[in-house]
Amino acid sequence: MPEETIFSKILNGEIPCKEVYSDDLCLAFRDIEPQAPTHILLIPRKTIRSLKEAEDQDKKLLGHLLFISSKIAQQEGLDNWRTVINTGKESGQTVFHLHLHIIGGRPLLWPPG
Ligand code: DGP
Repeated sequence: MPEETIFSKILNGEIPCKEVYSDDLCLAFRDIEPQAPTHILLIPRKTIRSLKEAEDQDKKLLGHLLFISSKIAQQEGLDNWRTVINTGKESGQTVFHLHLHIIGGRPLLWPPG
């Protein structure tokens, strides 16, 4: 059995979220601790712990997530944004269900901390 996370609970409706996009492969909702005026999380419905655990059979899904992240950013009216995937504890990953952060609405510094 895949391990339960906050995001698997959001996917099965146990925890509410502010949904911004949904299809048969993924769900997007607003981050509970926004780091910018727009901060959306996009997650696959399939349980994948992190990008590190993605398998050959997930390539199409990963492409879909990247493509949809751009659609969502544009739907939010963003011209400039950052797409972030934290992979592993030391990168800042705290929820071990693969997710893309879509962050925008303010100037973003580089390099990130
Ligand atoms: P990361 O640090 O990359 O694993 O990002 C996890 C993000 O998930 C973090 O920005 C905060 C967000 N988050 C944690 N719990 C919840 C929740 O219950 N609801 C929502 N909407 N976001 C959450």
